[in-house]
Amino acid sequence: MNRTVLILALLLSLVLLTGSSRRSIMMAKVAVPSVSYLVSEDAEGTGTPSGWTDGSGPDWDYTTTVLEGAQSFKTASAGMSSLISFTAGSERWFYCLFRTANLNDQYAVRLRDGSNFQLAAVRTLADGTVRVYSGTTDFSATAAGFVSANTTYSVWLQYVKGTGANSVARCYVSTTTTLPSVSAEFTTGSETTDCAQLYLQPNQADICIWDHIRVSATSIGSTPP
Ligand SMILES: [Ca+2]
Ligand SMILES: [Ca+2]
Repeated sequence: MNRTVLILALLLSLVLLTGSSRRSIMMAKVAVPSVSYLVSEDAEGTGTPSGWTDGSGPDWDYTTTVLEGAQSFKTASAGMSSLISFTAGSERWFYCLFRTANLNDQYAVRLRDGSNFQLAAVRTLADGTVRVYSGTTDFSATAAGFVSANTTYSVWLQYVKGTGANSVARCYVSTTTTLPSVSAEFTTGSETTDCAQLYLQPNQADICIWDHIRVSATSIGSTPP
């Protein structure tokens, strides 16, 4: 191979390599999913985040047992809470990391309508049962021993508005961020109003910690960004 041929071969290799790299980058860009949340809060800033309304001074800058990043959201009494409103819709999905020091009849999360009425909620009982509530009185059956105290869980909650006896409240609970099969559901609910509000409020004086809080109009899958 003379010098001219060698230089041409090197130039051709460089062109092919550059094209290949560009294709790889373009493919990588295409592979990134487009996610648009109605609520996306990691509690990393200082104090109560914009859009949230607190009750009885919960801690948005909690650093002792952080679930993700440098800070988490913590409540430590039955009155502590925070709520945020979002665009109302007939179907809403919620996700968060959640941990409680005591299962003791805790509400982990509630999705409500614009009139502060509970449409769907996740509740843990002292025996480790996880219940999903549809409205305030209907709830799913779930076996005892499903969850434990002082363990971090991923919690998904789905609400779908109904027309009389067919609204849906469905929750998924896992120790990993991979969406599991349904953990608890109630599919014959009587809720007929749009979901417009997220309300985080335990009903016992135990430490509850939340992080990576998300609300979406469409399904939230595994390891949500
Ligand atoms: Ca955080
Ligand atoms: Ca914070």
